[in-house]
Amino acid sequence: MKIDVLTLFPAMFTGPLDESIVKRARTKGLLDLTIVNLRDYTHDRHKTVDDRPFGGGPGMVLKPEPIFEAVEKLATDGTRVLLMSPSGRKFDQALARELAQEKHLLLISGSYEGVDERVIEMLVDDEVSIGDFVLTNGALPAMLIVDAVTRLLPGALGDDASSADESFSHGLLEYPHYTRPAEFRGRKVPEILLNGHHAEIEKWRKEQAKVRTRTRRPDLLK
Ligand code: 21W
Repeated sequence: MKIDVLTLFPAMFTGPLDESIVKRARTKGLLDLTIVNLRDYTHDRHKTVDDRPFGGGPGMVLKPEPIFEAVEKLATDGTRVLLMSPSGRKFDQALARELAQEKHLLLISGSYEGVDERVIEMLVDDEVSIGDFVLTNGALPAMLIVDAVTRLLPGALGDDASSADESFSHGLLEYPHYTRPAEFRGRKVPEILLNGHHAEIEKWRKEQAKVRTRTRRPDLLK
């Protein structure tokens, strides 16, 4: 899969996407990721990307011209163009799965200002939010989407991690995990995990997952 990210803050992306599973997916050639600086698509001396809002009001608005030039350069017919926006569709695992099927994603990471509405009308397929909280810009949301989508690409996860993932797709929170030592600072690992039989352990884990989900995330049970 190819993912392009259009951003005013390209430096934010170096680091998080050069580690762990995303790094491996890139070196394996499963993910072709390019971070593109929106300022490279300006033509004036000051590399202007924003301007004052028509009608007045606080803040600035991202100008259409640099975004149009960048998207017209980067996108083709099959590209899904997503705008990171607090007003967008809430990102979840179902959307991650949907996006992982695409050949080419172009993520536009807004800043703490609006984007000219004509960008949304004419270029953007979906506006995506990562949740109901306020960030300073769309760079972290874009990274989060790259991360969640990349781990779903065939071959990105080891076999262990892929099968471990199945439990989450059952719609429950995870059961508690323990490793050695069997007693740590007076806290013992549940006896059933030490002596129990496979079927009993499975039953205990399922029950723990249900209790956890009911107390922490009852919304998942509805
Ligand atoms: C925060 C952008 C607030 C716009 C006048 C001028 C992308 C995000 C973001 C941001 C506003 C996401 C204003 C969850 C998020 C993002 C920055 C509102 C302010 N007033 N998902 N500008 N939370 N956030 N406009 O914040 O770009 S996806």
